[in-house]
Amino acid sequence: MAPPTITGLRGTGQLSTVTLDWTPVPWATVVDHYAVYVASGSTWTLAGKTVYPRFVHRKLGFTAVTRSYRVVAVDAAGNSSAPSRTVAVANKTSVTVSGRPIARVGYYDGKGEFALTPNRSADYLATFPNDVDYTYGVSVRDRDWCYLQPGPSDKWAGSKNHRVRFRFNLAARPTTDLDLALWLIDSHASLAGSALLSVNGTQLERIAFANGATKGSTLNDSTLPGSPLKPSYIERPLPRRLFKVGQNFVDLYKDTGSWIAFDAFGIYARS
Ligand SMILES: [Ca+2]
Repeated sequence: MAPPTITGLRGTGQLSTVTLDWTPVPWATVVDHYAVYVASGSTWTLAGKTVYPRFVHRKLGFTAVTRSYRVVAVDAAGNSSAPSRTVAVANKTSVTVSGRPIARVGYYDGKGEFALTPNRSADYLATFPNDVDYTYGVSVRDRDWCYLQPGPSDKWAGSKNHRVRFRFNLAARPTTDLDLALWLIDSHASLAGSALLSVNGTQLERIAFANGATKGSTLNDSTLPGSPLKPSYIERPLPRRLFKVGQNFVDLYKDTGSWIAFDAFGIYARS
């Protein structure tokens, strides 16, 4: 007898990923795994298999594309259920694609290209005794911006909170909100923690980081085939009322957990 048809399939699009979940089959039903199928045209291909009623489809790029998904339950004998209903889900378009850069450090390329890259975290305290204070247009990327932002869980960085400050000039007050694009090549595997985001001293929100693979403290290229790094992509609106003509600054204050490893950090206008 074939397993029951999956119900309750839902999807949510994020940057580069789509997350799907569905109603688990009743506990008495013997299901070996769920198979997730995707189509961006008319051909269905296997996106992946999972034993949990949840699946994250990754590496979908940074321009929104709508894809169709459906899920099949498979039992230990290899019998498949009928496909679930189809849901259409789009990944999100990054502000690095849709926006206009105002100020940034690093390239949005899945690699780390900063001071102490790729593995010199032991030199952090000597190199950045007052943490990173970077002025766009004046500071030098591979000297003044560290590849890692440590947190209080990092003994090598003094087991204390650490701030990154990014300064940039605006010739005029923005007429729309701006956007922060904070991309990471990796983070600590179990203690990625969080940081407080503020603009010109006004606290905006706490950003929780996805746990990574920990390898980003010694490797700096997440684009190599088979790379163990787990990149993540954080983009947030920055309200225009917080900005002024002249110098502005955005702070990331890491007061929980361990380090994050930067891919790039930038401020974008909506164009
Ligand atoms: Ca980069």
